[in-house]
Amino acid sequence: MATTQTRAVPRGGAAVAEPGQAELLRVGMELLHESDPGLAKLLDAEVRAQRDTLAMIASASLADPSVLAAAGSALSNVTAEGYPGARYHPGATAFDQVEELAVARAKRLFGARYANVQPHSCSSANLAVLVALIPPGGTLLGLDLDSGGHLSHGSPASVTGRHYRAVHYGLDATGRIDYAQVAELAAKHRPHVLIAGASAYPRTLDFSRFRAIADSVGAYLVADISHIAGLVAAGRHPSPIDVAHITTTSTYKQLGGPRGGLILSGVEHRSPGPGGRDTLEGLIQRAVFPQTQGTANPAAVAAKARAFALAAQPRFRRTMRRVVSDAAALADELTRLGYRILTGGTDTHMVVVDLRERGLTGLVAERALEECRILANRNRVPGDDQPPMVAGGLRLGTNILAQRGLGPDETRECARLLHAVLDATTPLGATAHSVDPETAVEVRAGVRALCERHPVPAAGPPIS
Ligand code: DSN
Repeated sequence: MATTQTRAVPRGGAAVAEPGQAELLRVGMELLHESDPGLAKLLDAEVRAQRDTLAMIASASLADPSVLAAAGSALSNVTAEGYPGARYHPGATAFDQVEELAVARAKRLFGARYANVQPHSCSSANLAVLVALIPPGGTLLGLDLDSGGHLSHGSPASVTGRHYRAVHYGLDATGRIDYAQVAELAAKHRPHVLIAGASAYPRTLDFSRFRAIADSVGAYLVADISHIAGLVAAGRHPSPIDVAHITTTSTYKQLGGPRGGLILSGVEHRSPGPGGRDTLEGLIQRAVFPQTQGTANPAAVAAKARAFALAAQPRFRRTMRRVVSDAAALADELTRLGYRILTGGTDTHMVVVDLRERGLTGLVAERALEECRILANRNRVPGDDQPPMVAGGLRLGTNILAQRGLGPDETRECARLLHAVLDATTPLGATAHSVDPETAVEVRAGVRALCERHPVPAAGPPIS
């Protein structure tokens, strides 16, 4: 049988076949190459692209090969709604133990008292939390999308902005969160939930200040740390776990995990939820399953367990330290090269560049950079008059640079390569461009040299 490992120990004359995950993955890849070469080729091309590209996507990190292996495991074949020990299907013995392991590791990593590892993403996690804490038509207060907020924090484009009354705070004149406005809007609108979290905000979040505002109006505080979860786990950003009522995060943006989400709670995990009808953790458990999800993704839960174990290691903490020093170097070098950096710098992994005075849109910059094997994504900036698909800014992050071992000096080199591309880019309207061909060749060579010096783990030798 192709999916089993044969152990050469005869019993009753026959070899004993022992199922093995490693063999399953090996055979699976062989079968894929043999029977679906077109798809296999695309998957291999992605490995090469990641190897040969300088990725500065702020919402991405590299999953260790062992995390990817767990995500591709036979647990994917398990259907089991519910929670360990209380499933609605048989056959969940291994999954129960895997989920318990993931929960225990998540709690240990973040110093939390409660964890739910089932959300398929942080957007799913946020939806579940809002379902648990806000009555239909109730009010939430979150950061405005154009000021660096997230779709799932009440954007009209998200169900969270359609089914709840969403009110948004913004930034002050320095580009920092306007806490006075948060307090003012909270007093005026009395939200059920205040969300502290962002997807394009490069500065430290003051969770205690958010909590004081939430308390002043009887709101629950939800911290969404998707972008900074690695920094929080490594002690490089203040932790909201015991400050907020509930914390949510994605597991792939900075934790090096699989696509997925996580919900955590600290000392208040058994505090009463709205109306006192259940505890916070009881409400969240039900809000994830059955209210907003069916079966969890068991293989993704295994991959989360693996990622949480890796994130607890000293190596991860060293990487997070480098993430922050690389980002500071990136912001500094770009400023030196004449770019306008939002808030004048960064405290995290993220640098947001306002391109408007350079006459480039975010989309043009993103496409010109990708042509030269540098990845950074367009982002709207405060006061932007471009639509979201075009945008007037660029968001950069140093997670993957640091994971590949690039330090501040090499990150400055990345900034110079980025500048070389943008300086040689001629916009042809808001969405089209041309890059000077000689510059493009030089930059691609520079990118290649950096990538060769700092390989992606297990991506194999470069193809010349
Ligand atoms: N939320 C998106 C981002 O920050 O890029 C990705 O999940």
